[in-house]
Parts: sequence; C-alpha cells; structure tokens
Amino acid sequence: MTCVFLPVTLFAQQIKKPNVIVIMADDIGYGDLSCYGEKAIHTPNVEKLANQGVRFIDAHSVAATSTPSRYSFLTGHYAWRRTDTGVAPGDAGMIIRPEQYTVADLFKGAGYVTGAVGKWHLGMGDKTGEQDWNELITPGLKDIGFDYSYIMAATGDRVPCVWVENGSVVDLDSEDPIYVSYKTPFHGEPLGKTHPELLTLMKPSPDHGHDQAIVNGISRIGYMKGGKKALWKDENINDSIVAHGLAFIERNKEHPFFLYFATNDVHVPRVPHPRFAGKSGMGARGDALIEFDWTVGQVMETLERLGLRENTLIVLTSDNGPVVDDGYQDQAVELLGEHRPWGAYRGGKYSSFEAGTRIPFIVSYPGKVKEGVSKALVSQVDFLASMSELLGVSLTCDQKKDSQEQLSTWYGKDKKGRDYVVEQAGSLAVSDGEWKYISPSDKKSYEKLTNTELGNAPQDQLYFLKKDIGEKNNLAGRYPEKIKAFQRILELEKSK
Ligand code: NG6
Ligand code: CA
Repeated sequence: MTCVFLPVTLFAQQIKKPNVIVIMADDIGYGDLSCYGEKAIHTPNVEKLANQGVRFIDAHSVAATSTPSRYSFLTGHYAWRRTDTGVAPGDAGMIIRPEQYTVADLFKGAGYVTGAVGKWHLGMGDKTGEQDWNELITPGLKDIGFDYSYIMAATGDRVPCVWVENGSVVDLDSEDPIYVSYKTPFHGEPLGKTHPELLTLMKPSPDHGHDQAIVNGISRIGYMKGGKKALWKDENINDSIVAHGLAFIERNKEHPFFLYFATNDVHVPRVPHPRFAGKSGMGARGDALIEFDWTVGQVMETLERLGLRENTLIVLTSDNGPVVDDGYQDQAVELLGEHRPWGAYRGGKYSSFEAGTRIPFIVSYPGKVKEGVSKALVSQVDFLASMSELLGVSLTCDQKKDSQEQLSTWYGKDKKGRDYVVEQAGSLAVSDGEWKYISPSDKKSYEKLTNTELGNAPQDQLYFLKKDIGEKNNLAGRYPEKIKAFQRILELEKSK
C-alpha cells in the first residue's frame, strides 16, 4: 500500500500550541470507571474529565498486555512486528532503540518540553541483564526524546523496586550498591518462597510465581540485593508519581509541554495509600481505582490553578484490559461483588476477546473537542500521527508506520474512525466495529491463574459484535467470505 502525505496544517494553523498530557492507566478495564456505566464504582474526577471531552466506547489498545501496548502507543508501530516486545522483565534492555522515532521525538521536534513519569516497562540500558544500576543507565528515555523522566523500570511486581530519574536511581547510597538478576538468587537474601513468614504486607497467589525477592514485606518477580535507601514504599508509589508529574507541569507552565503520565494504579501489587483504604468497599483493587481517580483530579486541579486547562489536551486511557487476581492475595476476587471491570465484554487482560484491548479512552480539550460520546473505532496506535496532525508536522511512512491521522475522530468530529483495528493477544484479531475475527492460536484457551478466558482457539473465530458484544456465537462456519476478507487484512498488515 502506498503511503502519502496528507495536508496536516489544518488544525495547526488555527491554534496556539496546546500542552498534551497522556494519562496512561495500568490494567484499568472498560467497566472500571463510573463514566463507562458501571454502578459499583464511583470515579467522579474521571467523570468530570469525560464530561469535558469525548468518551469513546470502541477504543482499543494495540495489545492486551503492557509492554507491547505501550511500545505501540509511543512509536506508532505495531509491537507484533517485532518478536522482542512481550512483557519485559525489570532488567530488559531498551526496547525502543534510540534510532526509532517516538511521540516524544515528535513533540520535542515541535519545540515542546517532554516528560515521562510513572510506569515505564519498556526497558533501559543497552542490553538485558547488563545494566549497572549504580551508574547512569544508558541509553535511556533521553535518547528517545524525553527531556525528563522519573520512572519505575518495569512494574510494581518486578525488581528493581526503585525510582529512576533521568537515568539514575534516586536516593542511592554508594555504600549499599544495587544488584539485580532475573537468573540467579543472591546468596543470603530471603525469598518469598523460602521465607513466607517475611511476607508481612502481601502474599502471592498460589502458582503465580511472585515469590522471589522480598521488598517491603511483598515478594516480587526477580532477584535484587542492596539499595535499601532507594527502595520505594508501595503505599507511596502513587504519591511519588503525582508529585513528580505535577512538578513537571508546574516547571513548564510557561512553555508547551508533553507529559506521558503513566500511573501504577491499578497494577499488582495493589497498595494504595492508607488514606484510600476502605473507600471502595472492594478491597485494594477498588481502592486503587479511587486513588487513580484522585490522581486525575490532582492533574486537573493543577492545570486549572495554573490557568492551563483551556490550552491542554488530555488523553486518558489504559494500557490493557482488567484482571482481578494477577498474582497477589489482595482480596480483589473475594470483594469484587457486583462490579464488572470488563463491562459487558468477554475476557480481560491477556485475552483476544474484547475486554483484552477495549479500554477506556477519553480525549478532552476544552473548546476544541466536541463533547459527548463517540462510537468511532479508535486505536491507541494513532496517537503519533494524530499528534503530528495537531502540530502540523509531516511524518515519513517509516516514522508513522501503523499510525493514522485520526485527529478529527479524536476531536469527536469524525464519527467513523478507523476502518478496522488490529488487536494483539494470543494471536492477532481484527475488528471493524461490527464484526470481529480472531485468528487461530495454538496457545491455551483459558488462563486458570487469572480466571480469564483468553479467546485462543485452534480454529477461526468470527463474532458479530453489533448484536453479540459478549462474543458468544462463533459464526466462522457461516461466513467464509468474511473470514477471507479479515485474513486478507491481516496479511496486508503483516506485509507492510
Ligand atoms: C505477568 C504476571 C502479572 C503481571 C503481568 C504484566 C505472572 C504469573 N504474572 O507475567 O502479575 O506482572 O505479567 O502485567 O508472572 S502488565 O500489565 O505490565 O503487562
Ligand atoms: Ca498493564
């Protein structure tokens, strides 16, 4: 397929450079926010944001787990084009290499100050397992366009449990160096599996495997030793993210900025600050959702206080669908009650069924975006090209690759959006909004650990989403032509 430059100056001519903030939640599902219709949870700040913008009901992350989803969001390239973009360990080398164009490069090139705060999960340093955590870790986010970064290398449940600011571990004591390994335990360091009596804050769920290094009374994935002063306190993770995100906004109030603000909520281990304890009645997972909502309120209040709200475009979304038990005994399952994190959809995180990638997606830009609800088909991979449209920057085909200029859709004006979205989980799936095709997979069809239907099957699956949003009736046998058409789409995408 040929790639042509589109006239991109339309929006750019009309506006002063807006600030852009992406609030990227972790594992928050379609039904986890009250503006998406679920009654058991109350998230008023997100509701307010949704009322000041467009709320999309058919928006998708590119993948049903974090690393490939975020890779695609930040680069405009489908992660499945590479084989090394699966869920990354905490000692992964930089997955987005310095030569690759990113959304941060786009904003930086347009004169913005760029920042990334919170969960990263896309690797740091040159090679997996070879970082020296006691030195400046390079390459880092600076090399892919971020002027400022304050991040956790991977996830809350993976070592190292430290903050990395502009490539250096925060609060590191040179007398107590940090060592990290995903291969061998460190001699003399207690592990979750050998010292369960030390798991004072949270225990892992049986068989999930979060039973290695113990930090703050919680066992994690991976081994680490040292760096005691630098270790984060789980209950303060969100406050640290908020403080650094808001400080970035404050520092740059006079200058256009792009902030990738990635919360740890509601990923495991879920340890919201005690001031949110019991607020949801649903245990730690629900309380983490309330903490997330508070966080969104903090961002909005700060923008209002600084007089920046009008000129700031906010995208609020999540990296993948929801999961209830993702490895720790935090009572999320027992206390879930009537709440449906996946809304009306089937599956969840890790799944090819809709709840894997159909995520909350809100675009708010007061005065510019047409407020309301949009049914348009949206993919997060379009962030790059849509922002290039906003900024009036022409991208090469290589730079934008899979990313389409969809600004008019994101502004709530174009009601159709994409022709189709590609969803990645156990195999690739394609949805055109009405029909959905899931290509055959030889992987397990049901994940017992997380109690999630993964949607993997050795045969083709075809669902008529328009009438069957729960993906219950596989119509593959009845519509061979439809299957062929979707297979052609996937072949075309793969050949790009
Ligand atoms: C899985 C972990 C899960 C979570 C996930 C990554 C096990 C059994 N489960 O491998 O707990 O960490 O990876 O989540 O190890 S994500 O949202 O960052 O993709
Ligand atoms: Ca995630």
